Amino acid sequence: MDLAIQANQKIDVQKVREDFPVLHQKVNGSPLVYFDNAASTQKPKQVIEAISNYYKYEHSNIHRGVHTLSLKATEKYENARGKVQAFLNAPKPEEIIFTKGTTGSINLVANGFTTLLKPGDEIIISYLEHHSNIVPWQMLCERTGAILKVIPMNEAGELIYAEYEKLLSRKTKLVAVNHVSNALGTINPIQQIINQAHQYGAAVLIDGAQSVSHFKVDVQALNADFYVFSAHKLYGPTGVGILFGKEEWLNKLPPYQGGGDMIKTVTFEKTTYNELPHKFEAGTPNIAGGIGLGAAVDYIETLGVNNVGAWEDELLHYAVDKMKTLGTVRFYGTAKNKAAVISFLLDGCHPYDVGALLDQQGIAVRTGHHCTQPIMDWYKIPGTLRASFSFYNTKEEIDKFIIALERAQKMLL
Ligand code: 7TS
Repeated sequence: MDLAIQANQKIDVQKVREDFPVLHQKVNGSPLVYFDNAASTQKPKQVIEAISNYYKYEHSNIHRGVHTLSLKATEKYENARGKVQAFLNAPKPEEIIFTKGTTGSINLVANGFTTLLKPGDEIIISYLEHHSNIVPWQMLCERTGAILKVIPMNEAGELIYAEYEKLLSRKTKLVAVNHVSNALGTINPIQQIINQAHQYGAAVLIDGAQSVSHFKVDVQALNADFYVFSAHKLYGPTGVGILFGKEEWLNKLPPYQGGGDMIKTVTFEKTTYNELPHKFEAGTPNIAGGIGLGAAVDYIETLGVNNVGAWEDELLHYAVDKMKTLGTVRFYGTAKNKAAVISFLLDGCHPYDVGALLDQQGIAVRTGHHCTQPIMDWYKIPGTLRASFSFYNTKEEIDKFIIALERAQKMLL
């Protein structure tokens, strides 16, 4: 789709809300206000119907049969791969691997790098990572003797770029950072990060779990070696995600799991592996999930992902301005370049108490460390409240949220 055309279209929020059955319900007696989109987004009926139709009319195992249903299911699944390829502007469909999610994709790459690293090699991650972009690298370091280095952050929740430059060296084999922080919303300067890592010959993995739903991502323009995301944060189903990898890198990595579909020939003496992408897709995959993701990509492409981001940005500024008027909100993550995620605490109130009181008023936010304990340790807090917006959220919902926060604070103080 032409981005220039997309950029001028404003989201018709009331219209798109009609696509989301889950939004039209009361929770604890009040209309649901769903502000937990960074954890998982809701599903439009187009995605629900694509999955339901697949199970009703098209279900069969894929890549295996000559019968009509199997061919149909295979075609749908492979079409979905093509949709993701176009969505990310990846050069080839075989560079798109279906996984279980962001976590699955990162573990696949981390496992593959076991054969490529030696003791003393270095992996750089950042302070802003989700646990799923920390722990697999720690496990890789344990297996190989490689060393994990961490780009520090500042008070605003931005990476300290000069420190990244200092960490890079010929020992750096891999840099793994997120595009957008799930806990703070910080948008990281990944183009610069990638370019600079490449000067040292290091591969770069970008965790796009929080980015693909907010703005256009072009893996070729970025020159990312790996780019990963989860379908369920992009209005698609749970249990399915994507690993984009450059062909040259995917060819260097050994298979992650062994089983059906990932082989070319099997004898007891020797097995040869299938071509990409099948080499990394052992066993019967989440066929319905892949098809659902394809429908989700269609949905967001129709809206225009940059239009979506523009509305979410408007909501972000509207909410932050209103929250400031309360005078009791402490914000965590105040980066200049930021997605529609607000992490905060109310003076004198525990985040869980506030979260529970908001829930009593029908408002869903996340509380806790958001799987980013190092960030919480940096701020010396146990956790935050987090409101994260989607294109289906409204300013009226934010007004309700502000009133609910005031009420919660009155009750707790
Ligand atoms: N990376 C980032 C940046 C994330 O936000 C998440 C999930 C993951 C990785 C892991 O994704 P998964 O789909 O494999 O679980 N983030 C959140 C969150 O912020 N609240 O719940 C899940």
